[in-house]
Amino acid sequence: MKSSLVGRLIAIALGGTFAVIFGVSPASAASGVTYIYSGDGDTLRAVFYEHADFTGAQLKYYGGSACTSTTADADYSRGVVPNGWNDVISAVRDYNGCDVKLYMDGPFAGRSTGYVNYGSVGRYVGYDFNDKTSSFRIS
Ligand SMILES: [Ca+2]
Ligand SMILES: [Ca+2]
Repeated sequence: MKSSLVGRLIAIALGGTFAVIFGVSPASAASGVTYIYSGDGDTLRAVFYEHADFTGAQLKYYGGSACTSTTADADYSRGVVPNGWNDVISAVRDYNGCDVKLYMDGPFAGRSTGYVNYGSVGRYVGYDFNDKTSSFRIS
């Protein structure tokens, strides 16, 4: 697990390097799959999608456990989305008891959605939040 995680992180780092070398602008738009890990990173908690129909780039977040049963806490807080992901998210799926709260600004500022259970089927974030998310929490 640990070594494959390191391998993936190296791959992500190399991908970013090649993106810079070949002039693909990482600031303009996400592409491919971007990974976020917290804890030991073995539990899929949420996947964010570039497009409303779950196509395009994906941002996959893995935590160390399922989410707690209450949304009074935050199991993960991301004050700034990864490079290329600002104002991109259009759809979300969540897993392992996790709900997702999107914020229009970062860190955790501006209008927010409240915690939403998108489920593994997932859904569009809605017109108001389409291409607006700059930070998020998971609970
Ligand atoms: Ca989008
Ligand atoms: Ca925003």
